[in-house]
This record gives sequence, structure tokens and C-alpha cells, in this order.
Amino acid sequence: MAPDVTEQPVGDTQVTENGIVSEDSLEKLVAPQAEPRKYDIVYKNLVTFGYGHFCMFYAIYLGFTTALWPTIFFNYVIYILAAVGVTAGTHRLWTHRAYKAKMPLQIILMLMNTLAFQNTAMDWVRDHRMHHRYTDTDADPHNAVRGFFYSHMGWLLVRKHREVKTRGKYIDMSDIHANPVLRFQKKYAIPFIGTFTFLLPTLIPWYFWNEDLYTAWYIAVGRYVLNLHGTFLVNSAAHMWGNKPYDKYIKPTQNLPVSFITFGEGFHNYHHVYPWDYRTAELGNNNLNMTTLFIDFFAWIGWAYDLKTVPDEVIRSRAARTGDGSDLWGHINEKLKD
Ligand code: ST9
Ligand code: ZN
Ligand code: ZN
Repeated sequence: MAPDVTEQPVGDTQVTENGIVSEDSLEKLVAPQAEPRKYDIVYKNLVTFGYGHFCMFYAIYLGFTTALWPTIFFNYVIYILAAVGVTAGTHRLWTHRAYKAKMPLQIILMLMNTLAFQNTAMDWVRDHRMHHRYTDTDADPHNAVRGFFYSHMGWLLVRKHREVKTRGKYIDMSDIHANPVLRFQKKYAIPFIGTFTFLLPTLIPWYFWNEDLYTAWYIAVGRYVLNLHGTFLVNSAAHMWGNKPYDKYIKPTQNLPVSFITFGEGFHNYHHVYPWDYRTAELGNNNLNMTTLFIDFFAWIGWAYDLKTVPDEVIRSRAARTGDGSDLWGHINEKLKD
């Protein structure tokens, strides 16, 4: 009988008593892509997300009518700080270890990330490591095979698939659990995130430039929900629409509008092929990639180091082998012709 895969770390060789790797067990190593399932809706999340969207639309209305300019500008700055806290912090640094950061930069990134309230960084990293290890299967928390809405935000409105929970036990999180900055964020998550994401951004405009308190609240919540949608587009749109210059056999794509909205995270076909590249983009093209400029700046002052990249020739030969032949920046074919 094949060993029970849930009892062993996924990815370890599954060996039978006589030392032969059984086909059955190998098959079990691959998570199903999208097996029929009954969705267990979490009504509390439906209500909070519903309220968040009401605030977002009302905030847009207020933004065009009565909100004060400093309030809009202030929230735009928070939007950028929060976004880069996710892209440079939870994504490139903590999930993918694409570079290393000294303690002051880790603290700055944790504070910026807190402004985004995308769960705690610890939980974010666990889900995102699952996403890369089991991309577009049922063990991927936002499995894009289940369609745009599910991968965008539907996955946050239902209980996670059991494949996520069973296989997720074997994801290595030792580096994250040992990180004192992330442990601090997790320990004080509710008061800390609540204060940074909603309370201060509401009170500051009210106190310092006499914004109406309700307006300040709606704009803060609206800014937060817009920021979530920017992030969600990486999981939905950039797994559906766009070119695949590096691997045409996977779903993730290069999606320029998403890259623009997410400060450089929409070069997603490249990112799924080389997730450890700190640029999450290819061939030195850093247009639209404010996150890379941010990391480069901190590398320049010595707070970021060991920045990992992939040699251009390796990228080009991979594109020639498995790409769809598209060449967004004219860099791939140009060099191959030489
Ligand atoms: C939010 C999510 O913030 C955002 C994520 C976005 C990801 C984007 C990635 C894109 C790439 C990078 C680009 C960045 C661009 C940024 C640009 C910005 C402009 N492994 O979760 P629970 C187990 S939403 C292993 O409750 P349920 C575990 O035992 C906003 N085990 O599962 C866990 O217990 P514990 C704010 C796992 O009950 C237990 O299950 N957040 C894993 O099925 C229970 O976990 C919200 O609104 C795993 N991966 O509930 C909250 N997962 O944690 C939304 C779970 O103690 N979430 N386990 O170890 C929820 O309410 C719930 O998670 C749920 C599922 C209802 C969705
Ligand atoms: Zn992805
Ligand atoms: Zn990633």
C-alpha cells in the first residue's frame, strides 16, 4: 500500500517497503488542479468585505466632491508606502529571500507592511510560498484554475481547500518563525495593524487639517481596499492575461497594467520562473519597477545586500527553450541573433 502522503513532507521521496518509489505515491505528490468542491462561505468576511467596498465607492465619491486635497495626498503616500512594504518586504525579502536586509530596513519594511494590513507578514509568507510551490493547483491558496473571481478575492471569502492545509504543514517557515521583527508584528497584530492601517490615517487628517472625521475614515478604508485590489490583480489578471516569454506551459503572464499598479510585480511569467530574482523582472528592465529602485537605494546605503539576480544569458536561453516567442522589451531576440 502506498504511504499516506499527509504523513510525510511533500517533496520527500515516497518509498515503499522494498525500497521502490511507488507510482501511486508519486501521483499523490501532485496536488489536484481543481477538483469539484463545495465552498464553505465565511459570512463574517462577506460582511467586512462588503462594508469595505461600500467605503471604497463612497471614498471615490468623496474624493471628487468634499474631501480635502491634503487628505487625498496623504492617503496616496500611505498607499505607496503600504504597497512597497508588501512588494519589497513580505514578497521579495521575506517570502523569496531575494536579498538580505539589515535590522533597520527590516523594521522600516515591517512598519510599511503593517500599513497594508494583508494579514500578518508571517501568514502572507506561508500562503505565498504555497502559491509558488503548488501554483495553480488546489494546494495554491488562490488557485487561478478556479477563475478570475476566486483567485482575485473569492478565496478570502471561503475556508481554504484541505490541500492547502495538509500540504502547508510541510512548508519550511523556520526563517520566518526565527525573525524577531515578524514575531513582533504577529504578537501585536490586532492593535498594531488596526492603529497603523485605520486609526492614525483617520485621526491625522482630522486633527492636523480639520478634515471631516467621517470623510477621513471612508477615505482611509477606501484607500486600503483599493490597495488590496491592486495586490489581488497579481493573483488574478497576471495569471490570465498577457505574454509568456519565459514559460508558455504555466499560467502566470507578463501584464504591464498590473506591473504599473503594483510597482513592478506584474512581470509574473518571469517571476514564476525565477522567483529569487530581487527585481521580479527580466533583463535589467526596471521600467514600472519602483520596488527595485527602492531596494537599489537601500543597497546603495548598505542596508540591503546579497541582491540575487539571474544572468541575462540564462534568461535568454530559457526563453528560447520554453518561451512563447514574444519579446516585450526587444531584449531577448536581439541578443539571440548575435
Ligand atoms: C489579505 C490577503 O490581505 C492578501 C494576500 C495577497 C497575496 C498576493 C500575492 C501577490 C504577489 C506579490 C505582489 C504584491 C503586490 C502588492 C501591490 C500593492 C498595490 N499553510 O487562514 P485560516 C491552517 S486579505 C499551512 O483561518 P480557514 C493553519 O493551521 C485582507 N497551514 O483558514 C491555520 O492556523 P494558524 C485582510 C495553513 O479557516 C488554520 O489552517 N485579511 C495555511 O480556512 C486556519 O487558517 C482578511 O480579511 C497554509 N497556507 O479560513 C482575512 N493556511 O494560522 C482573510 C491555513 O494558527 N482570511 N492553514 O497556523 C481569512 O479570513 C481566512 O484565512 C479564510 C480561510 C476565511 C480565507
Ligand atoms: Zn503567481
Ligand atoms: Zn512571489
